[in-house]
Amino acid sequence: MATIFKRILDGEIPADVVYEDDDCLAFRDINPAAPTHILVIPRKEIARVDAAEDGDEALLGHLLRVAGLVARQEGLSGFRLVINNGASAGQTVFHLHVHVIGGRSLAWPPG
Ligand code: DGP
Repeated sequence: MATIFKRILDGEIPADVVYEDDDCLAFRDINPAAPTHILVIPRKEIARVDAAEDGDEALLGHLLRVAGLVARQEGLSGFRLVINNGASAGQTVFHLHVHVIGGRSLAWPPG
């Protein structure tokens, strides 16, 4: 069954898209954890970061590059990038995504 993010990529579910290119899409999280909360996802279906394969290196790097671009586009200087891997780490959607979180002070360590 398609993940919710695959359905967003396929245009079946609307999303507030802030950036897109041939390899990825960035859109606002429906349940924001901070004033700015954007998800950057690859168009390629990779369930979680530890499911990435040889050959995915450029794509993984691109996701970080786009996360930085989007953060700058949002006017953020301090922000946090998060990738939850697996249910015990809080992953709920099994399509790799980078959270871009900012717009407020962020505590460390994360919960
Ligand atoms: P994670 O817990 O790391 O798997 O993060 C999944 C995020 O996806 C969570 O912060 C909420 C967000 N999310 C879930 N469903 C939707 C949706 O339909 N649209 C949008 N924009 N975000 C969603």
